[in-house]
Amino acid sequence: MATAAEKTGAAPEAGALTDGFHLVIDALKLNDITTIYGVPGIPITDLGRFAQAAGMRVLSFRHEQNAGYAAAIAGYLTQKPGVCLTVSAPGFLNGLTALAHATTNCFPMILISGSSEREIVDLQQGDYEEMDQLAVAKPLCKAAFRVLHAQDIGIGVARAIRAAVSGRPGGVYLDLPAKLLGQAMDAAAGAKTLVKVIDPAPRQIPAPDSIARALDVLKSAKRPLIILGKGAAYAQADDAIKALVEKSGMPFLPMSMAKGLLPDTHPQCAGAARSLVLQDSDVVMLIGARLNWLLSHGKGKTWGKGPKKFVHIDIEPKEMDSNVEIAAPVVGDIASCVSALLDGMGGRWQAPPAEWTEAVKAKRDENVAKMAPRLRNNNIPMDYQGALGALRTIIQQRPDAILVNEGANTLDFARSIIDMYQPRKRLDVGTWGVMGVGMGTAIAAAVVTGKPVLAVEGDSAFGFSGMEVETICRYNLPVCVVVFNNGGIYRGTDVNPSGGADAATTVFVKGARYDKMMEAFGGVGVNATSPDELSRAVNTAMDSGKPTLINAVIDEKAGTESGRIGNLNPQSVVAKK
Ligand SMILES: Cc1ncc(C[n+]2csc(CCOP(=O)(O)OP(=O)(O)O)c2C)c(N)n1
Ligand SMILES: [Mg+2]
Repeated sequence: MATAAEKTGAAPEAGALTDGFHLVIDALKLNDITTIYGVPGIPITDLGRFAQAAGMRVLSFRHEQNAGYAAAIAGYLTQKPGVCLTVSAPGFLNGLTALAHATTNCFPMILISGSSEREIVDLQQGDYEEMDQLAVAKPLCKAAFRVLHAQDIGIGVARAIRAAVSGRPGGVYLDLPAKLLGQAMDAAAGAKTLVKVIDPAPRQIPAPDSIARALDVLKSAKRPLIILGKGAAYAQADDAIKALVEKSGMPFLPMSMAKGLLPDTHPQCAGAARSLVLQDSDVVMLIGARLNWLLSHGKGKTWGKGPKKFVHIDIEPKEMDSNVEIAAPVVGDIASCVSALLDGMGGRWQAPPAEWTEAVKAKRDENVAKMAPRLRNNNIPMDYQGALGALRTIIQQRPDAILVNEGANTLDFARSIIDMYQPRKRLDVGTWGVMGVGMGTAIAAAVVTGKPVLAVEGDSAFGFSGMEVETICRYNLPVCVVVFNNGGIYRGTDVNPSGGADAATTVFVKGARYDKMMEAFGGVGVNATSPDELSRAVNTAMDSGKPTLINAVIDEKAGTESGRIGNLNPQSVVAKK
């Protein structure tokens, strides 16, 4: 066992004291957690100060939800839990949406919130920011813990880390009452209570017979397809996944955040032939992708008429048969499963019938060719194709930049138009389609990777986290935000059906200048009305690394209701739109 001195780096002096604040910081640092995203206030203001003094990066946001989204995506990018630190009740609740989002998306994250006096909270006597936070958090995260004694901080932090990253990753809540932070104890004894989490996410090796079964199903395929989910991107098994896809010769379809795991321009990529491969495939191997709404639950019109067999690779056994029968469940961590499959394929794997791969390629080439001229249009006001065509070229020329993306039309068009070339470069709204992840995600991506970030934002989407442009300027981050300003949610053209003076429910102020928001904090603001102007402004921003916001004026008529998921809107039988 490590001695106290080994754990903290230096032996405390005899008689020296430590306290809850410092034990929390020491426990995080011992586990290589060096960044905190949060908002200060009672009772955690000093915790942030002391953490900064102890050499941690403590990034203060303007709203906890954005700090939480930052922590969530930091977890996704690093495989270490991202930490969000908040005050009690309202701060905690502001962070909770991000914690639930992290859990839904399988991102490792720890929400640490200060809380009020247990004795008063439990008797409901009306303490400052009184709330039973642990009870509220529990149904929304993977695990929730409260620490009441300073000597339990080490084990509490260790449990939180392991719960967040092991198995299927997710959000964990850690409740730290105000009193705990001030609790003092002997420093040497305190150091001994710290726990270094050994092998926080142990490999989970798939059963050999599950691999053999999967290979049999794959061998039987006439029209196979591989679907890569963001779980595959999270796994950081990039080389093994590329080797598996290439050895198999099968077309692959990347889900949104798996784009770039193999380049979208890869000869086997079926991204531009999505409808065809989903409908006509006979065997589908899902790697870190779930058969949730984003894949129409694995059934119905999207999936065509013919019978399908699924091979499903996931670390969570409960995921199997969640929506349809899985012919070959492969349960284990993705890196281990993929390398076991690769081994099992041996040296003489039979490529899928050329009839199938040629049909996929023909469809894809046809769709790409159809789109190409639209992406080169220089219309004023811009439409989505013209503006995104310009950004597509920029990402092609700067493939290691990170693309953050949210909105409805702005999201759906960007996903299909902007090709990605490297793993984990596309960060977006995730499983829930959350508006508001944009600025928190952009900030964490810049902080964690040091790479330039291009955030492509619908004007509504941007509004949810827009105040964080001050945070971007304060930390001088290389973030270029492009607001697709079409004057509203989906379109800017709706009118109030009552004829009254209020604006329609989906429209915003006409001619708004979001670029001025960035200028207010010392960043660069640009108003761009053509694809050429947009292109120039983004390139300048990416070269300079200066915080920049470009107000991209988009035709208010260009979008469609709910982007590409308008079919999910319930229809009224009595009112016609
Ligand atoms: C937290 C949250 N609130 C509300 C929504 C509903 N919603 C979906 S897209 C969207 C905004 C779309 O408008 P915009 O970002 O301007 O994109 P556009 O289609 O106009 O390009 C909203 C409010 C959501 N997805 N998430
Ligand atoms: Mg809009």
